Amino acid sequence: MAILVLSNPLPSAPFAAALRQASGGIPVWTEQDNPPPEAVEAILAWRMKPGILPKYPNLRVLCSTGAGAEKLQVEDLPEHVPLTRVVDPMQGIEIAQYVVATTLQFTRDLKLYAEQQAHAEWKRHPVRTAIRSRVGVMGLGAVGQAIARAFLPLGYPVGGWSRTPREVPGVATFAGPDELPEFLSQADILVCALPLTNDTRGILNHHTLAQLPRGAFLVNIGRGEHVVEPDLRALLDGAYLAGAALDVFEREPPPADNWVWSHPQVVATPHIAAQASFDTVAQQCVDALRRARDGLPQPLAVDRRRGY
Ligand code: OXD
Repeated sequence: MAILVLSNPLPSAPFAAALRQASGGIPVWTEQDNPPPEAVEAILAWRMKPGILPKYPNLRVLCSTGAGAEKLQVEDLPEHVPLTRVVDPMQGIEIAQYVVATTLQFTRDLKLYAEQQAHAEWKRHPVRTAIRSRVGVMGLGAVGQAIARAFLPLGYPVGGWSRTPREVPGVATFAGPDELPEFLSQADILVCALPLTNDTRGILNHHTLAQLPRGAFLVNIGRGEHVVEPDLRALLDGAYLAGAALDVFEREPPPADNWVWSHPQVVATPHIAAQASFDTVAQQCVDALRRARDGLPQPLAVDRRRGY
């Protein structure tokens, strides 16, 4: 019995190597090994197409290579097979570092100063006040809370919005669709840290983004599918929004002619806000398989009705 790595488009070799270290002798295969399907007990993958999983009759667990697992929620994933995601204690901190870095680049005019430096220009601009730098974090799970907390000592007012009410010390919290407009109207820096579900797909569209204060900045570390890209582009082109930092895209990588690569107001990065270590991914997958073999609960399982 074995673990199969189907991490495409991510390279399988580093996952397979880490799994071999962690698996205590359980064989680890990649697609190229052409393993006998009935021997596969666990699959580690980033995304899945319908029609693949039914080939593995003895599958006990499907593990995501990432914190999000929405691309693995195919209709032919059997009910009895848990779907697990990665929970890396460093992830929230790394993502918060990315969000703080891109936000400060914007609020402290660092791009402007880099342009000035290029032609030896000594020109000082007033520092943007905290009252024009209110941060609003959408999604107050572990990652969203880490982001919100990271801003508190910087002197920026912090708000947070979630599906159901949450308390985060020092953060003004809002919940549910009724409180979304008020939350958005106070977010000069809007950070998307939501999971992708049927309710959140396309949640950042013309209607919602236009409720941000004029001149707002968007940071998306959730999923590309949260944002309706043409709507974002129109609001940037029309100078309603001042800029965006995008680490995730509907199609990854975006095609070379996609507007996000060259838009002057967009910082585009290749899904690097946080990268779970291969060892953590492997250890959590092996643990999930052992638990599945022993019939134990899966603490990292996705709630498939809720979607995350
Ligand atoms: C993710 C990850 O799920 O990078 O986006 O782990």
